[in-house]
Amino acid sequence: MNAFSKLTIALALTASASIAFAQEGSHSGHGSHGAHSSHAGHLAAAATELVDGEVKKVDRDAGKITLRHGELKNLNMGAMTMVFRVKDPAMLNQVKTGDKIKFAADRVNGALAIVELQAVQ
Ligand SMILES: [Cu+2]
Repeated sequence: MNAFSKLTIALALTASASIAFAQEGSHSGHGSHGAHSSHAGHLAAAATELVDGEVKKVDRDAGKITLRHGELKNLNMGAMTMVFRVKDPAMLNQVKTGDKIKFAADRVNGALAIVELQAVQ
């Protein structure tokens, strides 16, 4: 979680609007609410903006999903259709081809992976 928080803050440095929020989150997490480390982690994750996507293909066997996605500012990537890995294979059970989603992607061990995924009605 530490490495992830540092990464999140580093990414936030490129998006000036997020800086104050990221610092605010880590300060309160280490301050009077030190015991609530999971809460601090949640704030750090929330600093990563969710992006719109549309499911083109789900490959549960390979743990991969093909998405048409909007701009991913944290990865300096424009809108396109591409294949992602997923951090948690259970994410693939929530969606099917044609679904609209909101998601966050990040670099995990050098590969792009979905780290957060929500189905949109
Ligand atoms: Cu892409």
